[in-house]
Amino acid sequence: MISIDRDGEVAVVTVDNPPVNALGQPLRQALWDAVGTLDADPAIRAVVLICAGRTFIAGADVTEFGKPPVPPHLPDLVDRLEQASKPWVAAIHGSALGGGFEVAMGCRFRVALDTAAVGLPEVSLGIVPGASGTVRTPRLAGVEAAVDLVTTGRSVKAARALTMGLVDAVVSKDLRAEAVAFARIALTQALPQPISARPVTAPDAAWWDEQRTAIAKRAKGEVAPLRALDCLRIAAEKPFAEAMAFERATFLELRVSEQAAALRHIFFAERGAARPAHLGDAKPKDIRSAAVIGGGTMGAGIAAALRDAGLPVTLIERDEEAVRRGLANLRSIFDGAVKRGKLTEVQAQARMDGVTSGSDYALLSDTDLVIEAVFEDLAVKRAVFAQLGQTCRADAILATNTSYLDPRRIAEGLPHPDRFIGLHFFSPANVMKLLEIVPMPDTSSETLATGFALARQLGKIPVQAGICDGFIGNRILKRYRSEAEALVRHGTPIATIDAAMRGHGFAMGPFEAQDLGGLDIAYLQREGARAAGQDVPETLGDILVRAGRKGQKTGGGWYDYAPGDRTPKPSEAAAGLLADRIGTGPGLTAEDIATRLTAAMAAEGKAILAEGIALKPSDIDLVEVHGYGYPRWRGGPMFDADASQRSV
Ligand code: T1G
Repeated sequence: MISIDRDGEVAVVTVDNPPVNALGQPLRQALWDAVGTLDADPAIRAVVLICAGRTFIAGADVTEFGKPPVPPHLPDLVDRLEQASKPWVAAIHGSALGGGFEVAMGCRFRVALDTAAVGLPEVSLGIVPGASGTVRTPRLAGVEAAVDLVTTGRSVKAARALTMGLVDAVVSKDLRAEAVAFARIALTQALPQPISARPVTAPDAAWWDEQRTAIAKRAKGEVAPLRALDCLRIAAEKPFAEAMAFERATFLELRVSEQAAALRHIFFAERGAARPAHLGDAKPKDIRSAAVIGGGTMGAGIAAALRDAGLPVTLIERDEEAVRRGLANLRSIFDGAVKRGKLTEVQAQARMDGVTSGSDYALLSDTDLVIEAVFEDLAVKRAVFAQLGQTCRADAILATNTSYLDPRRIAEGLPHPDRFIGLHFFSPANVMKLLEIVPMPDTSSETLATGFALARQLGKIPVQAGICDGFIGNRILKRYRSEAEALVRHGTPIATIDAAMRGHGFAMGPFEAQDLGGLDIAYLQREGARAAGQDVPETLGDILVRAGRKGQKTGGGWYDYAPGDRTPKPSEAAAGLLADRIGTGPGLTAEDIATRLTAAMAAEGKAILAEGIALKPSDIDLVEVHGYGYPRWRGGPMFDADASQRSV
């Protein structure tokens, strides 16, 4: 796992533990031994620690978390590096994360490639740094920088890390040579104090209280960020050893917590989603050009996601006026990104320059991928694919973004149906990470593999879904909403239900969310089903929509809204409309409500699995976490339900 070679008086220790040089026990042991070997070597005066492969050490080995910790423990290894008789220089490329950055802080110096990043993402795994991240970082970069880095888990790029004092130098070319040169210069100067011995300035109590309030608001029930803040305060106010003991105890406690198990579940589910085994060795087609049919909210969002991934895009609309509107929608997405500092003006203009537009399908004769995102009407969509069938190359991938229609009916009669697939994006499509991939019976394995490869290209989380009403996500949403309405009919106030789901970690409850998205979308879908002869019982939402209450956009839905104000207010009008449908059942606790609604989602998930609409429970959890705001630290409905079983 490590090799040592010598460059004069500087030893170079190279770590090679693919895929991400994670600090499993064998690597910890090898590094431990290397310190001993090099300390004992009189010819060596300094050591460079560098990694092979795509990245510097990306942290502790997360696969070891379910097992009892085995020595050498990471905090001891970091201390050993710091106490080594020769200064160590960490040469960082890729991502020095978690235990990887803690190891780098055990080194006397840190030299980073300009493309590198450093971070302490432990809170995103429901834990706190366990090897001095909360204790050494404040001593290296100050308390404020440490609190931001540790409680957000966000990484910082090399240039910013330099200004924060997290690294000592940023280099652009030969990292190894530059780090060896840096070590040689360091040997000619007085060595800086080991980080553990450096002073730290403790802010006052008021500052810590402010931080706690801000972090608690952001965490919405997630425990680790606040526990990390506790560790950071102890680190700022207590001696090093006492702070280390506090951090370690916190780490070991959280490591076995339900939230940490849930976040690990999602971590590995995300990694498994990108390259599911069932694709086998099907080879995806190269997508070098793309087109979107329809420039509305979804079409423009999809076009923006494709442009963000660097693909040239052709935007097709029915006429010039509609093309202009489509381009304006796209432009406003990039302008929004400029306002939020995500893009520069120049980058936004370059995004638009990569867009061709028109209403002539002949523009698509040589396009690799076409995604249809027009109005959710079968006849309209079929007309689009009729034209695509005549115009596009026989090997071009043709996809529909339908969310409710049966994609098989959209593709009926399409020549070369093996190239047709459902790619269901979520609004806003350039932001939401989820992509439901819906193959047809005729879809080829290459086309399916191309769907997954496209998701990686766009930075999306792909989940394969079978064909049913609402695929995975919208089907569970329907069940969630009908269960929530059932509670209302039994007499539980809608505000109580929304508060219970916010208490469970959702950003919004089911009724607030419907008011934001609009009650009419699902209403029209139910009306469509009724018109098609399906027996769809009347919902409370139907009553509100028929009374003109579609949500925020009409100033009222389940709640009332003052003009220009998105704050939901209890509505007498809505209560009046629903009064004779609402009973006076027993009051439910917030926990009862959350358990009922999440159990219903999990039950629908079980039915979906039984029907083969989803391939595994973790796929359903990914859909809910990345598409429907299910709290990540609950692990999704399937994991959450299992967790409740486990806790009973
Ligand atoms: N442990 C074990 N396996 C890991 C791993 C880790 N830390 N990180 C990644 N993998 C596996 C992953 O499952 C996948 O496996 C493969 O590597 C490629 O990952 C004491 C306790 C580094 C930015 O949270 O953020 O240190 O699917 O697809 O897109 O304080 O991986 O191929 O079989 O993500 O190039 C803190 C987690 C740990 C970093 C690379 N560290 N990793 O991204 O590849 S806690 C993290 C990442 C800690 C200490 C505490 C990313 C990456 P497979 P990938 P990528």
